[in-house]
Formats: sequence, structure tokens, C-alpha cells
Amino acid sequence: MNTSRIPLSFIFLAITLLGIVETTHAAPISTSFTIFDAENTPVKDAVIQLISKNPTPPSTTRKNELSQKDKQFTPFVLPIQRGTSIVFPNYDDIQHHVYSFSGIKKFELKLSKDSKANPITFEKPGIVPVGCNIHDWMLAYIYVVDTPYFSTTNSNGSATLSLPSDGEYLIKIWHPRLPDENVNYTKEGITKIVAKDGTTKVIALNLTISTGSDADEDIDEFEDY
Ligand SMILES: [Cu+2]
Repeated sequence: MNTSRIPLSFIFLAITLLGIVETTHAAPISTSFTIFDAENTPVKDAVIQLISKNPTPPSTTRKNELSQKDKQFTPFVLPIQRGTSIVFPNYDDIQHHVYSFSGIKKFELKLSKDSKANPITFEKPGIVPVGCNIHDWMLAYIYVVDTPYFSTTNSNGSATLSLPSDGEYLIKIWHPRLPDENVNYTKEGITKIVAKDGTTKVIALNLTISTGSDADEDIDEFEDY
């Protein structure tokens, strides 16, 4: 890792329980999260995953797509469940050369206009930075999770996860601007949430990520892979 990134990566993490809405229905539940940074700005593209002690269903069939449009990847952060696949459609009129050197999954796709490469399946959990050999600024992150319960935060910093039942879940949060050591801290540092009897919980995670030049930092980060 480039040590110049450390100031950017400084993390302060606090958890605030904003409110709990209790209902009496024992049914699938819905839990919402909102993540803010130091300036109280909502944090987009954070991955939230909830891990149950109970056996979880096999991989979902949700459609995973990492597209190229206007020389950018969409979405910027794509969480998928382990064992599922991603397609990489190119909606531009030009060629993209999509690749990752990640230890989780290495691949290379030369994608001409409207090309539909075979889906790539991701068997190993972890973070897979993705770039384009032709357009250096293009960057995306695939995050392979080992739980069916996950989402990314929207531009309001919010995500809602549906859970099959009440119970204890371990919450893990990741964002591209979190350095590895703090990802570990985040993983272990956040307490379990206890969901009860159809309860809807709203939990705000006050996640401080010091600001910097996002694009430059992201490219620097990618060069480490
Ligand atoms: Cu490209």
C-alpha cells in the first residue's frame, strides 16, 4: 500500500442506534442502515453484509452486471454472493479491456461494442478491484460476500436488507476508501445486531472517512494490485 494514502484512510467509527420500530409480526424483517462520514455526508457505495449463525440459503439468482458505459463502470461497487456470476456488457461504441489481477479472481476480457462475454463466476470471498487497460481511470470493485444478506448504500448513504427471520446477525461494512487494517477492525468491531419478531431497525453507522481526491486515490490504490 502507498503510505501517502494513510491520511485518506483514517477511520473513526462510531455506532449510533437511532431508533427501533417494534411490530408484533414474526415474519421476514427489513433492516435499514445509513452511513455518514466525518462531515455528516452520506457515504455511497458502502457494502453492508449481515451474517447469520443459522444456515443460509444457497446463492441467489440475482442478476449481477458490471457494465461499461461512457468509459465508466457501473456500478462502482458491486457486491455479489460467492458462487454467483457477473456479466460485463459493453454499452460503449469503443473497446474496453476489462481485467483484474486480484488474488481472489484474475481475469481479462477484451470487450468490443455490444460484446457479451461469458459470465465469470466468483468462488472465493473477497475484494476484486477491476480496471480497464485502455482507460486507466476506469475502476470498480467487486466484493464477493459469503452471505445472502447484503446491499450497497445509495446516494443517501442508506441500504435496506431483508432478512428471513429474527435473530442475531453479525454486520460487516466495507468501503473502497477503507484500508485493509481498518476493514478488519470494522469487521470485528461492529457488534451483532439483534433482530426480533418482525422488527424493523434503523441503525446509523457514523463512519468517518477523511476526504481527498477520490479519483486520484482510487487509481493509486488500484496500481497496488
Ligand atoms: Cu475501457
